[in-house]
Amino acid sequence: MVTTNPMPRFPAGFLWGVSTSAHQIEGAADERGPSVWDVFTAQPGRVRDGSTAAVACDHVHRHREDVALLADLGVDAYRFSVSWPRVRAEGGLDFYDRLVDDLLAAGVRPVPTLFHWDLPADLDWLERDTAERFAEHVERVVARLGDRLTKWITLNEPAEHTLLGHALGVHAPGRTLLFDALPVAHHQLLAHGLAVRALRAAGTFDIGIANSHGPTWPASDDEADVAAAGFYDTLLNRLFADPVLLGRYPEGIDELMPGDVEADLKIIAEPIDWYGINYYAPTRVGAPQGGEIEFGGVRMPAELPFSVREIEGHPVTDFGWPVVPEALTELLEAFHGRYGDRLPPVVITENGCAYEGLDDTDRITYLDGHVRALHRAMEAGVDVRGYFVWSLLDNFEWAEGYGRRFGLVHVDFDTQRRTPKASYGWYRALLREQRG
Ligand code: GBH
Repeated sequence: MVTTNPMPRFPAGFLWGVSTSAHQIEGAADERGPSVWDVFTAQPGRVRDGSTAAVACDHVHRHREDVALLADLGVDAYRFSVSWPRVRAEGGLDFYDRLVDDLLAAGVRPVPTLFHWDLPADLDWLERDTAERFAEHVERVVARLGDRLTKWITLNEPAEHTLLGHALGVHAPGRTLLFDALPVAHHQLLAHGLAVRALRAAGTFDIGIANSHGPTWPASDDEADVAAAGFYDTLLNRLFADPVLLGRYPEGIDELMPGDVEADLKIIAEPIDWYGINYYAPTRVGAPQGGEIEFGGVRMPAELPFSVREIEGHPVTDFGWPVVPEALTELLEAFHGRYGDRLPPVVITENGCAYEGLDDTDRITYLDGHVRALHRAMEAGVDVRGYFVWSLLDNFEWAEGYGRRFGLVHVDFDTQRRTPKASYGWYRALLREQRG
């Protein structure tokens, strides 16, 4: 239930927004080169409904309509991603150039993410060189758009891209390397650091990263469960945060990393201006149970030193993810406690849920609860400067295809008709009230 208590007031200047990503909404696949996701979705059995993102929301051809939806929603900012394969295509930056101009004309601040999983198909994160190529991509984008932008995001969720894409094979490029995927983590982190340097060399910007985090709860007090949960927590909450914020890998991970990483860590720890957190749900983790387990649509091999369990006693979304707003407060307080002064101001760069239907009261309940939970963390002293809902539009939900709807706006994928859901109206009212 949405509580009837008034929504607490957020500080003036707090940045309210929504997020999307290029591969999930753009379509116009023939106007750019292939990405690893095009290759992956062409393989039978990879995507639940057999779909691809060749058309998706056809956003490249309909961005005016989508900018109008953003303007009417009244968000301060729009987080989108720049497709690396599109930037490499002839005239590919023209699209982002127009998008940025249209957003600014509509009074919405553009916040680009420079990589959201759609790696050009001829590149490979197992190769260190890909980090250098990424820095060149960043240079090209900032040379074209940097005169009109202030806020940038280097990478989206390198943790998920490593784990799901290279360790477990559920996402592109579909590798099942388990711990041999760790170089993919290191090279993305290096790419992040090189991107920060490239941006700093190009102008005065407000730079962040969007990492995926969530509290990890042990399945029981048993030593084996606590240790397994601690390990999972290191992978999800420290592996991509410690190097960026502290300049070192967490204990136990450092010796698994490729070669001598000391010099790279100096680059990776290049100071950033704010830290983005994508939060969806907490995870319950216990000792390995043997055999292959399936959880949240992800098959996990038994060789992993942990197993993910159900969280009971909470409602779940259509994805099966538990709805636990107070875990967002817990997460933010834990980050604040762990990193102290080393943690720059935080922005929630994604938060949202999959539900069907236009009258999406479950989504309103989810978002309302999480916005309040965020405010509680701020009252407890965590410096949070913004909140972005995932997502503006229903879109291509990776391995789930079009079967999971995260949008504030419904998209009919046959007609491309956009219809605002009840949650769009709720967010719109919240933004007005906060400014009024
Ligand atoms: C994000 O990833 C992506 O950035 C975005 O592209 C995507 O569309 C969006 O989220 C929605 O999926 O099984 O209960 O332990 C989110 C990564 C990984 C977050 C799995 C939730 C599992 C919760 N997610 N995690 S649970």
